[in-house]
Amino acid sequence: MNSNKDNNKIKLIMSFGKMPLANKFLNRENFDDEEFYEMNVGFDEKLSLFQLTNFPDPKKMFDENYAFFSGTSKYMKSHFEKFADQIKFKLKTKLGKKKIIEIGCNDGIMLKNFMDKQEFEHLGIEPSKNVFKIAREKNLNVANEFFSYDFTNKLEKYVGQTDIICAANVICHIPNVLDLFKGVENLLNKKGLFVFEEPYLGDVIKKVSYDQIYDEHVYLFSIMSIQNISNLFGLEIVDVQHQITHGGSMRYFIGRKNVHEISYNFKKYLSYEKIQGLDNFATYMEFKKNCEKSKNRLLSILKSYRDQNKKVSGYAATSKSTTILNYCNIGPDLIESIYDTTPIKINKYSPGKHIPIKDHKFFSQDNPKVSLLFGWNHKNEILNKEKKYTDNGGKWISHIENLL
Ligand code: DWN
Ligand code: SAH
Repeated sequence: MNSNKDNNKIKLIMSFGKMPLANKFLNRENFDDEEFYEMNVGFDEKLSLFQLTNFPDPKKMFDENYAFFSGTSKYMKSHFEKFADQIKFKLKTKLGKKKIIEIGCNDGIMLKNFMDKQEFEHLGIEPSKNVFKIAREKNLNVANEFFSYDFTNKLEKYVGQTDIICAANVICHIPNVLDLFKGVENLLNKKGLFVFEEPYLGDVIKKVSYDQIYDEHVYLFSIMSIQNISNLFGLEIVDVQHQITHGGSMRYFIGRKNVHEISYNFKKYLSYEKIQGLDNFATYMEFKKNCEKSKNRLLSILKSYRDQNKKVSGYAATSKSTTILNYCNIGPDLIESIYDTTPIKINKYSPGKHIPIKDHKFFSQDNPKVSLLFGWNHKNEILNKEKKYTDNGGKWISHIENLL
């Protein structure tokens, strides 16, 4: 178990109780060996940083059986094409080959847009062996490693010479975020940019989407926290752009201090954060109350369906669903099964609560009366796919109020 606890600057916000690893879907014979940790979140007032206070060793999560494959969502494929286009536009005046590194490239969903060898020299860094292999099969240049400052020193061709370092939904997974920024600073050239997007704390607080908190997400960032960390390494935020992906994300553009013009958008969003109170501990005490309310609301909805003998299923066995199920103590008595598209999850059981995972192909045939949308961030894509179910009277529910 790793811990941020000895760091006495962190004030405890709340505990979500005993949690299993979010992506360790398991077979029946492994129920007794399942590993749990106490999932607590806290706030570092100095850095304005929302974080887990203890979490499992990353090597246990990002291994040869990592259960998340970025390419599952069609929408995300086109999202990353557009993200790549934006980066290409930023590089359009630069002469010669551009050097680009992606941290946590997974199956290559983003990096494959930079394969043109005349224009780019690319490198992906991906520790989870199974998804790394998929990226390699696409002829991408990928290292099966965890990104760290020490690792950057091995990348001689890139030290001080990298034009773009990009990442999506990865930076919040890396416990030693200061070491990561040190590594980024080591690689960037004078005008280089570190461009990344992550689930946004402002959205989590507003929507009470507490399911974004799980072992892999050691941090939930705000603009303030990213600016505070950047400043420690002679870097600053140049621009931010809000994204609708993953239930609300923020894209950050970071460069060396006093090299780039600072956008109006950055100043605007920073002032919104002050108004929302993201630097104020009281905001997180309110969030704690809202999580408890959300849990009671969901439980009363599910119990009322059970009392009416209406079958409820889950849709999409997301990492996020592990937090909802374990925090709210929802087992197969309330949710019979969860439908999903991922082969390594199908016919296994959900972490902690052991709800069976079924192939999504059986969803329309089984036709549950009610479906709890665990993949709520993919609402449009999933509801489009399952239009028939809805048209035939199938009901969707969510732990997020007013989503559906
Ligand atoms: O940060 C992370 C994000 C990027 O992805 C990682 N730590 C892990 C993962 O989080 P997640 O599991 O919550 O991701 P998604 O994209 O919300 O959900 C993926 C799951 O949803 C997969 O098991 C596949 C399933 N799914 C499905 O069954 N039908 C997804 C779609 C789009 C569908 O149509
Ligand atoms: N970028 C993809 C994948 C996000 S899932 C997307 O947005 O869909 C998080 C990824 O980060 C996983 O593939 C995981 O293996 C990777 N990861 C975790 N720790 C890392 C580290 N220290 N360095 C690089 N990648 C890491």
